Amino acid sequence: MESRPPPKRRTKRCLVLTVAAVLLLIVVLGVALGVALKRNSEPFKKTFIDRYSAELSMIFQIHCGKIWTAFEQAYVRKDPCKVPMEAYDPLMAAAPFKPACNRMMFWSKTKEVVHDFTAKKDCFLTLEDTLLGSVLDGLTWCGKEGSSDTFTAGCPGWTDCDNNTVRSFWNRVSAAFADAACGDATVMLNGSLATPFSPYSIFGSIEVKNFNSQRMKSLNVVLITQEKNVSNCSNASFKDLQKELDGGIKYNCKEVSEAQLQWCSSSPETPCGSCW
Ligand code: N1C
Repeated sequence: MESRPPPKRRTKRCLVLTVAAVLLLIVVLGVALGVALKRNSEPFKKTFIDRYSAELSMIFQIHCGKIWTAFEQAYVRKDPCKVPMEAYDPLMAAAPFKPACNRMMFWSKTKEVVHDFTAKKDCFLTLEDTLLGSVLDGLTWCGKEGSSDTFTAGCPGWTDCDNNTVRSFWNRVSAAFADAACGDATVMLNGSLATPFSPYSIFGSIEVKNFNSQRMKSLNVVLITQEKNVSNCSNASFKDLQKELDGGIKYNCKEVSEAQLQWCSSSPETPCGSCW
């Protein structure tokens, strides 16, 4: 006859089995609840994101509408050769620049080299990297007397008249961008020109005049040189540049070959500070 365990051991085994069953039940319920909650959170997450982006898009549309109104009032219904840079004052008030101390990059006659560099190395900010600058870079626009439209054809060219719609825009935003410069600023100039610093360029006639020594510590000229180079840092035009600088702003100049710049921007491990 089979011998049955004594009642005390039977009670203990029963207790162990019950605890194990309860634990198993808790684990199964936990997993099931987790799966159910995760599944339920998916549509909730979608609702959240959909509503949030709809709100944001509404806010952006209202904001863009205000900026557009401030922009077009500068030139609509006007002779496109009679738009002074001050016409864009309301635009600058509506969309001011946030200063980016030690990162601001200016240029003159080096647009492509500069943007090729800043696109690959994220250490400097040009005017075209700002919202306004990037939206209008490369575009042509103007108004016409007696019309509330904006035209993109038949507008005066850059050199046709001084106060043309596009030139006055770049003059005005460049003045504001330079006024916001703080800390150490950099400018890339073209060493293959006999006069790398031209007082007639936007850089020479607007930006340098708007640098403020209360905010700006130094201007570092990076003179981009080619194999057949014409100018170096002792070029006479740099004397004019130093004379124009607001007293107290330190001046430095360094010659950097275009090849060195390209090499530096294509090697991700090289820190920006060691590019020149
Ligand atoms: O006359 P520049 O150069 O000296 O003007 C460059 C100077 C930069 O530092 C910029 O901050 O002025 C600002 N700027 C622009 O950001 C800009 N984007 C596009 C000036 N001009 C700008 N453009 C166009 O480049 C403009 O429509 C005109 O045709 C050129 C001026 O470039 P430049 O003579 O080489």
